[in-house]
Amino acid sequence: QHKFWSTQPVALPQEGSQDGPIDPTVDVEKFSKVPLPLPKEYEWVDVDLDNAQELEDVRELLCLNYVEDDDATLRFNYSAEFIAWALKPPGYQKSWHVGVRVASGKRKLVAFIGAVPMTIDVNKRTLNTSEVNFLCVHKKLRSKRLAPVLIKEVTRRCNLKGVYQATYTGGNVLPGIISTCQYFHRPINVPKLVDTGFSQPQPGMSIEKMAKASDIPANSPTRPQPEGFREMEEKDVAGVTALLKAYLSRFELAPIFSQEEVRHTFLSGRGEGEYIDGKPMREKQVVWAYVVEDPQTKLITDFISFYSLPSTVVGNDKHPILDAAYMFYYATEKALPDDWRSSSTTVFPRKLEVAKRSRVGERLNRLVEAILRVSKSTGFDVFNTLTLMESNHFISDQKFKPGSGLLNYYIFNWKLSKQINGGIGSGRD
Ligand code: YNC
Ligand code: MG
Repeated sequence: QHKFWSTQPVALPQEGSQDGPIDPTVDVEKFSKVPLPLPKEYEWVDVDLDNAQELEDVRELLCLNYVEDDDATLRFNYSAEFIAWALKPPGYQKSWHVGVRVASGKRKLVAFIGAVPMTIDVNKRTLNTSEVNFLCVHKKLRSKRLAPVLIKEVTRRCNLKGVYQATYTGGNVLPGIISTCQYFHRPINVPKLVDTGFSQPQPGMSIEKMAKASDIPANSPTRPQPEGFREMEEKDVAGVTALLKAYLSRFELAPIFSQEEVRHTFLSGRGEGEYIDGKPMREKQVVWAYVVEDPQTKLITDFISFYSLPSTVVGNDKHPILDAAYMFYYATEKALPDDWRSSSTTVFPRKLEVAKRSRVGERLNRLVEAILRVSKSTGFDVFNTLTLMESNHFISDQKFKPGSGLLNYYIFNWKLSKQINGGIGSGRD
């Protein structure tokens, strides 16, 4: 029934098999040097995201045609800054920013697919992959089998650069799911969430009462933010990279960040040069990253981050935009052995003894509460998270409510011997 996907190297995790490629082809000579054919009214373009007009063309295509929720009231509204941040990490390939334009007239951009390089560890194997995202076909060109052409073309371009595996996520169910996560939502601006239909009014409960129930506790002696909690700076790059590497080694699927990638992922996208009252302009800021610096040792012991991804509220004149923050990567050394910095081990156990588990839970709650305060003070309406990493520790304590959305995780051309427990922290949708 999947005319396209049944021809592709994707498979469900299979107990008892070995992890490895489904199609082991690595002969670069075999890959076509020319793009796939397109209907003659269209042409392939490498989108130049350093060109403001081309970046704007991608932004507009996505803003009008990208992912919507089930009843089509919310549609992702990525900013140009977000798109540039997500698609231009260190080592990015311009040829992986694949566009389709109408060949004549105004040469309108009608489809896009993007990939970026990413090193991942999956079940203790390190893979050079691409992360594929922003697959979008203009609404007027749907159901014409253009999506498979885009996917095959980006595959060809990855293969030509020696990349044979890819990760991707999506709300829809396709062959080869390796993990499924559920969205949870922490209400911040309750009246607006109710107004836009994002939250349902509670029977017998006024909006004021609902808002009060969703209050974010102030920083107080009983709910203190960790001492040394502050915004991440350039000088923290090495410390954050080391902490993330150790903490993320505990999971079955995780990216490996170089220092350059940490710098790009967590310190860029801050609206450089555009300040209001000495603070970066929130509208232009993509990512917020905070650390805990131990006051005595000056070492980075904790890290937490989120990104901004607003949605258009379709047809709502009062509230045209819903400002959503999304939990991104976090890490705490409370989940690591005390000697993790000097240890010769680089892979740490996921499972923790009971005492340690409760210390991790306590710390994550303090970190999440602190970041919720940041997101509230910067004007977000809702804070979203997924059931992955160690969100089980804070989802209910921090009053996240289950959403209807699911996010499925996939690896292209890689068979797993077991299902992954929670996905990678970077669907970016
Ligand atoms: C999807 N999201 O099943 P079968 S997520 C993959 N991802 O094929 P047509 C998808 N495949 O079932 P339309 C897909 N959605 O017959 C549909 N498909 O085998 C499959 N929406 O093609 C579908 N963005 O062109 C079917 O469908 C075939 O015109 C049908 O276009 C689809 O970015 C789409 O949700 C999604 O813009 C482009 O509906 C369009 O409907 C659209 O007739 C709104 O296509 C936006 C939206 C998807 C967001 C994302 C991740 C994409 C991953 C793609 C797979 C990458 C594989 C790895 C490649 C690199 C390998 C290396 C190395
Ligand atoms: Mg189509």
